[in-house]
Amino acid sequence: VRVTLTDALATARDPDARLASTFRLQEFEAIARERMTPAAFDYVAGGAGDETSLGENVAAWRRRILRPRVLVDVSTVDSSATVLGSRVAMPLAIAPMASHGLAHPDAEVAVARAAATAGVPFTLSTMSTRSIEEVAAAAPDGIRWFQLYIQEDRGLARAFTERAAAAGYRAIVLTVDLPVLGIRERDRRRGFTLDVPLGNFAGRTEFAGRTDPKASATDGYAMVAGVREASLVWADIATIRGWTDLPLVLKGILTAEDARLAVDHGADAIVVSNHGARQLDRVAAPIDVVEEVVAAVDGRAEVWVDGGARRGIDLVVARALGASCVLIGRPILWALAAGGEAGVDRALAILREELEVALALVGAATLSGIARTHVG
Ligand code: FNR
Ligand code: LAC
Repeated sequence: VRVTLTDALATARDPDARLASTFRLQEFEAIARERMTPAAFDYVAGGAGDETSLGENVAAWRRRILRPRVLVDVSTVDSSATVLGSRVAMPLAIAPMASHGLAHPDAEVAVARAAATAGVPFTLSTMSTRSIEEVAAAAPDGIRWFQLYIQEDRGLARAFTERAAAAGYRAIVLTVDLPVLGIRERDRRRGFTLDVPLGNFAGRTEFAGRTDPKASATDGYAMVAGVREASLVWADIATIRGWTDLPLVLKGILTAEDARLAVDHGADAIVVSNHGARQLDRVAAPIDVVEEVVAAVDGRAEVWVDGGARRGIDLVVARALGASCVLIGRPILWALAAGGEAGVDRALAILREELEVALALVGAATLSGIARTHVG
């Protein structure tokens, strides 16, 4: 194919053609940068402190070297897996991210629909633009999980849990690495305050008359101030467990010590995560501590991982090291900004193809065929 300068310019002017010429997840980022305000883009892109861990999150995956096996029958490759009892098309889930509305007006509705189409779970943040109920109505058949931030007012957190269960979400993902917000210099420089509507809070009667003033706020950083439950401790996990029969996932664990505590406190799954390097800088890249966590958990819970995964190959690496699901964050918001639901459709299709080709080329027809020895 001969690409002339004129073609290239026409492509740049036509958003859909531009989508069609996007072949890797990271290409969505450049499009998103043009479509989002600089402050919103930096809020999504940025990390904490020197952003050391931000770079390391991506680099750590790339350091892993595959050990492909040949002459294995891969005439039929099946990328499906079971995650928390649900059959998924690939062992990937959309990470919970605040305020998808910063990327595109269709916000979480578009991403949840694309996830449902692709057969992968979508995690709705407590801090979402659209509400628990709206997203459920838009993607009724999709696998949906609800990410919970505990409010200073525990009654509110319980109400979220109950709303999620009533709306058909299949798990509660409790985020445990945000007792306070990390120091994000990009946001400070831009004066970014996440001053956007939050669908789960706005107009809800349960917030009326609450003594916690932050609980009635609709701006995000004030709401984050309300969710930073700095006094939350392990003993509270039993209480939260008691709010619902749904599986409980603890997101934001980086050590064997905490992984053991998590399973001792009844976690059904653990997300090895550094919150996309947005909280504490200079922590390990999650993929580098997966094996430590898997050993500590010893089969008593599922171990998932997120942070910096950008390629289908990363799903193979995660599996080889013992993590059964990979959450993807920022690239999904870039794809949303680039093309709404169609953009996310394309991002997930790219990942699916990359995973299938990776499976075939490492010599595994299914994910259960991936062994520790497939990664060096
Ligand atoms: C996040 N993350 C996050 N996590 C969470 O538990 N609740 C939340 O509301 C948010 N909000 C949020 C907003 C934005 C803009 C980003 C980029 C991230 C963290 C997210 O779930 C996940 O851990 C990381 O994004 C994974 O890393 P990658 O894939 O973005 O590198
Ligand atoms: C963030 C919070 C909201 O990482 O989770 O921005």
